[in-house]
Amino acid sequence: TNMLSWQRTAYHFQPQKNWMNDPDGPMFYKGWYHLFYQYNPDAAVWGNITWGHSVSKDLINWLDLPFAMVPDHWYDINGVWTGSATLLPDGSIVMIYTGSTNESVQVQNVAFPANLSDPLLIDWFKYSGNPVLVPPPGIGAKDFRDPTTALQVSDKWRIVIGSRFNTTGIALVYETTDFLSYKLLDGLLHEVPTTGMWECVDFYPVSTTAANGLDTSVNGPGVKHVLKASLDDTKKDYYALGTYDSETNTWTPDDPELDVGIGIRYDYGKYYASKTFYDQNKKRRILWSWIGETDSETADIKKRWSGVQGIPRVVTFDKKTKTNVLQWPVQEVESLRHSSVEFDKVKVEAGSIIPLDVGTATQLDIIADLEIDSKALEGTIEADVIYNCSTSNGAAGRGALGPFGLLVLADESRSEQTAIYFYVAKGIDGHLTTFFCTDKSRSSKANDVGKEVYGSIVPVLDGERLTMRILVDHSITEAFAQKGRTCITSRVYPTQAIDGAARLFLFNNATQASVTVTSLKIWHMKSASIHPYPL
Ligand code: DQQ
Repeated sequence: TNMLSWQRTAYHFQPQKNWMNDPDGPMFYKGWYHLFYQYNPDAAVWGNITWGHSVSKDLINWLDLPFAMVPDHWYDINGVWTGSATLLPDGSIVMIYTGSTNESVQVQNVAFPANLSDPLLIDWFKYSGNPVLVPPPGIGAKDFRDPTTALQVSDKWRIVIGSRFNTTGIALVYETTDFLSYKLLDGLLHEVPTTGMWECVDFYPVSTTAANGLDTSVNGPGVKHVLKASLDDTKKDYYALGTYDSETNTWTPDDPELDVGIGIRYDYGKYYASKTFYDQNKKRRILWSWIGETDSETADIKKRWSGVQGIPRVVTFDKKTKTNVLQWPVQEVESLRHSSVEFDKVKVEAGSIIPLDVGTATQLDIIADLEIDSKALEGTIEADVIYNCSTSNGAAGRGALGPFGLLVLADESRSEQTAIYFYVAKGIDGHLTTFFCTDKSRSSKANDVGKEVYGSIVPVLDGERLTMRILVDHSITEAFAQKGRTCITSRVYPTQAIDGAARLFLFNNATQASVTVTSLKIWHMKSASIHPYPL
């Protein structure tokens, strides 16, 4: 332990110590969920990138295994970088990953489990013919990385790799039959000017009709394809919905104005290098993501660790809006709920704050439904049409119809608080626009930590009530509005609102509208167990 130990999370995945970034090669195999991750065995900063490996029966409690791969060949000596797993119909597994070579050239390599009858997949061997791909003509030696899970089109397999031409982000597609030799397909899967280098591209189908997830190779009627890129320039994960034509090998966005990198994000807080996999065990598509730190590097070195993984989220197509996916914490996280406190119908007057007596508030799962007073809503002619979470003065900026929501990781006197809230704007035409935000500006008395106000618009359809869910875990909050249409993950570093001193409040900083919290349920969360596998 050390002086900053209270910042460690209790039910998010994180290694015992040192640096972690991207999730790699997630999969379900013979009863176990496997998570590999970018890891520095030697320090709490990025470097010496190795593949950490942990397994779980439920995506929540983990057993740490020996490293799956270390940088030990000329083709990955500068790092075993990000990659993806493909489960083949014959039961075998192929892992394709990026190596940074002895000359820092980005190449793609292949590795296989040494023993497919070992459900833990402890030993891996690298293919003797590595690398299987080097940057093609016209592509920079340092702009060629992060292969996707392969998808099958008739008798061939395709992988997608992110890159760029100058400032245009691009996705290249390679075809293979044996995973050892590959052919670059003509043209591009997609490109978007000004978006820069595309890292960790993800490409997968979602069903527009069924609730279940789809295996990666599925296409046809009732299927849309999500294309996701992690923008190296801004460190943000953007996705878009569209259609994949496997004949021409092109993906077309449903709405060109919401194209990859210029439209929607998975998460408007700290959320990067995410990757999905199809869980054939429970027929769902699961999204993992690296949640980095927003404190200083000096603080990371002092606390001796950096980075956690988000709670895995189930991703589905939003059949109501048809313009976004829904993201929701895997149901297994609910196994950590132990005691709960329920409040019914709490009225929060305009300009007021209500403490919620829940005891210790560092590990919580909160679900709140909220309703704005309809008279105030109707009586307001126009309000805040140019609202913006990040620039409209956060939770302190008062309007007729917002902000209102919860203060988490707050101390008794609210010298520290993280506000998670809705804000409603109303146009002169009567049109309502709802925002979902997280304000970190007062989250910590420390001055070397990020204090952004995050957020974006959240679609709210006619007749829907406002609803949010918040997971609180010491130094992280994950917030989901309208069942996961808009999500915000934040790292927060309170100095006072820690352990037994952490409190929870409802607040309504609107000037006109009272808000009724029609239903509010708060669960205390147990800690997950994460420890070495007894080998
Ligand atoms: N992290 C890996 C790269 C990837 C980046 C290196 C994204 O493969 O592009 O650790 O965070």
